[in-house]
Amino acid sequence: PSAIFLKDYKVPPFLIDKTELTFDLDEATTIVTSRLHMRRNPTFGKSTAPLVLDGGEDVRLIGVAMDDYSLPPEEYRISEGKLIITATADKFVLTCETLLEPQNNTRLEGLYRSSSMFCTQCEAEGFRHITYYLDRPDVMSVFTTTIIADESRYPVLLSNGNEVERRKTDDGKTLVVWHDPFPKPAYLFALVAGDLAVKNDVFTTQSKREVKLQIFTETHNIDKVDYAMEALKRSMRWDEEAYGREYDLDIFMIVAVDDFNMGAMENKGLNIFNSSCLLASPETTTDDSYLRVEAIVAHEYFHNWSGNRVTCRDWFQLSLKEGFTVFRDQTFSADMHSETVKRVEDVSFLKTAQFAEDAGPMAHPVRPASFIEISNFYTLTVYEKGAEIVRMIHTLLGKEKFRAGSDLYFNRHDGQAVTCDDFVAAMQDASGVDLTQFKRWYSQAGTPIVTVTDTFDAETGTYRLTMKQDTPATPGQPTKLPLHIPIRVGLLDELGSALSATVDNVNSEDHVLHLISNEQVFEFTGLKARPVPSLLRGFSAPVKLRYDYTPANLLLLMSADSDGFNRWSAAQQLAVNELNTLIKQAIDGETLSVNSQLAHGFKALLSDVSLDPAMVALVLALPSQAYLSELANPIYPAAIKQARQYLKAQLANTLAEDFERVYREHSILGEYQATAEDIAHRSLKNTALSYWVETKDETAHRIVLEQFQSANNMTDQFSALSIAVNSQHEKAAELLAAFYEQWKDEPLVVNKWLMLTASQEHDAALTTVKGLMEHPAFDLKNPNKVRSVLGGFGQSMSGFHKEDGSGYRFLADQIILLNKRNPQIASRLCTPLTRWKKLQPELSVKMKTELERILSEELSKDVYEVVSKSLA
Ligand code: B3K
Ligand code: ZN
Repeated sequence: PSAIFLKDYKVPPFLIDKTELTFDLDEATTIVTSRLHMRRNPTFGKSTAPLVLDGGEDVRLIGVAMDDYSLPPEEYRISEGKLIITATADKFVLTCETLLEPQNNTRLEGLYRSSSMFCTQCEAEGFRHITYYLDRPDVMSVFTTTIIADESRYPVLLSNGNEVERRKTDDGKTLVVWHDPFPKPAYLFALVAGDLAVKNDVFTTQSKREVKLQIFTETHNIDKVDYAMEALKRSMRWDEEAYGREYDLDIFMIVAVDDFNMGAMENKGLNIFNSSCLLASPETTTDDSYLRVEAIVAHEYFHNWSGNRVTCRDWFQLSLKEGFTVFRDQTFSADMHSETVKRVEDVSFLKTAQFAEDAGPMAHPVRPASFIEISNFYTLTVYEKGAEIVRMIHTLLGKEKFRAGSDLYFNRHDGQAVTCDDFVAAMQDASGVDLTQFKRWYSQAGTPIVTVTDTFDAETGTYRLTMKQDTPATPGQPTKLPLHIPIRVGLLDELGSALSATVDNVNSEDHVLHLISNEQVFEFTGLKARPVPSLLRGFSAPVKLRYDYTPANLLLLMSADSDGFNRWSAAQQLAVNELNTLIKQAIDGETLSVNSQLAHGFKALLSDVSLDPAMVALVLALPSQAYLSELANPIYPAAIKQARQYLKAQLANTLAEDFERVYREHSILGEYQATAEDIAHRSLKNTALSYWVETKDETAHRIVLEQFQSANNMTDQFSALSIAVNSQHEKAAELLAAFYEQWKDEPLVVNKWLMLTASQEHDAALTTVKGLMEHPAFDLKNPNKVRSVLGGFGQSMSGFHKEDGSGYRFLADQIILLNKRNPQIASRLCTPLTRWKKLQPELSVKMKTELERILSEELSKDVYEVVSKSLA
């Protein structure tokens, strides 16, 4: 497999003005007829180049005609899946007939079957598995789609746009025609056919147009879509208010399918969702999942403008739509709930997973320069770091100018396929802010390290911060240039009160400093005593910030900083410092002991009733094993696990009474509601219980059982179960069994059970996971189940990182098994193995051996790219 490069981009040699598709759907074979109204692209320049259409090995060509002249075999050929036609006119209609077997499509790209329905997934390059096409996002076309199927099994027949015709055919089948007036790339095409239930609603847009809203699911799930429907309406209103973006078609549809490679897909007017990201009910869905449903419904809806009306010129520009849309959905969720809570959750995820990606062999810029398989680039870097870039632009421009920039971007490029440069140019043109140096964020990979030192001159009342930036080398980028990094800073006095100071003639309690060189000094004047700095407020840039805080400084920030995000951040830093001490002791085989300052901070927090319980819960959550692994070099998995368990038990014993009290205070009676307020109480209550139970107090243990049995919602029941499992409660195995028995007919709940079972920390973890693969609830064809079991297993320190390497061998076996069947899923499963260079030496070699074993197989492009780059 070979790489393709951004620098080789050329406009398409042909355009497709209109695309007419006919699907004759059938269980055994589906026939697709396409009529493509094509012409040579005038901007390509003069050319007699042959017409090369993308296709796939799984597409069987039955016939091809040009302007109704049926081409004889000598006038076309198929090579490596592509259809090549030598002689073409300047303008013509190309007709292709292809035969597909959707029931045998296990890759879940193109047209496939999920349960009893037909559905599609075309991003990024799935459309070529349906018919021969110019499958690239800068070829935008107006689609008309005819679907023919048996009415009794497929009463619901959907595609993009508006339904314009429905009738019976001569042989008694149903024929439906859909027309989408908005030109779009093929990756936004969708088709669904099945016997589905529907929930209807309407939305009146700001210009008073009525939009019909429909959510389709299999009949037994239709009672779980109310929350998604409300979330959709909130998203539609929010996009009008926050961005001035109104919906454009007369109908907006969402369909839930069980077998889906990722979360959801923004097909024009017909979003398709993994059912795990759409369905919700109090009994079966946890609070986290409720918030996820809301965020993903919003994300896919927002793509209608940021992605569909204005799309990407090529796949290197993926972050143009993804980074911007993630930023939009993050802001939406912040507006619906709590801004600080949302920010902490997003940053915590970024620092754990995206920073790890940046430090590994697959590190790439937000706008990659090359790829072998684009599916591998739907990454945390493109999505989450991409969103951080947009957020930094927001910080640099301010709210009003950012909105002006976004208005200009949408107006200037409506109906076009554009680049990240076009996005930045619109922001710059509308604001007058120079973003030339800032643009390096798109092309430079790696997480910058910003090191801060300070001095105070008591005589002049001047406080100086010296900041240095340095980005470590990443594959293919040995040297790095300085970035434009916005750093929000405030100063506190020794009691925690905010101090005003003057920087560059501006007096304020809060400053945005522009770090643009490798090293810079910032002067704050007008101070009486040495302040405590609150650095990188709100996480104003995706960097690793280093400053030598004393424990006392951190306790002060944790209790008094006016920036809620930095209060959390200080607590995390304090916890990380203590955990690192313990990890070192564990590695050196010493007895663990720490004089925990964190306990003082927690004590204050637990008795302050003025605080948002959701924030308290977040501060109490110790840094995860995954985050501690990201920080460590090398990683000693067993030491990390031991240190974290030790500190948790330590804090629990010191603060047992506080945890018990808080547990009781935040227990809510009454009906379940997925409101920010109730979610906050449940979250604090369950966090408190997770500590309290560590004291081995009998009452706490009994309460876990009681909560498991009597909970009226999944959040409380599943929390009780997780707490039992994680604290090695004597009844843990019994509860796991009871839980499965209770929920075995609810696949989404079973997925949670699979995940919890697979990620357990105990000596028999690997045996457990092997057992799960044979369990009736498991299904290798279903990506959600694979992710639950194998993804869950990859997080377990005891199972995955077994000393003899058998955990690695097991995962490698599964990757090899899935490689051909579903390359996208197989490739994602490789992630934990890509960290081999960072592991302790004994484990590192064992992981490497497994990567080499995978590489010796005949591999899909997806797996080949990740494994070969990891070993490079
Ligand atoms: N755009 C899709 C992702 C498609 C992934 C293809 N491998 C979902 C989203 O980001 O909204
Ligand atoms: Zn997206």
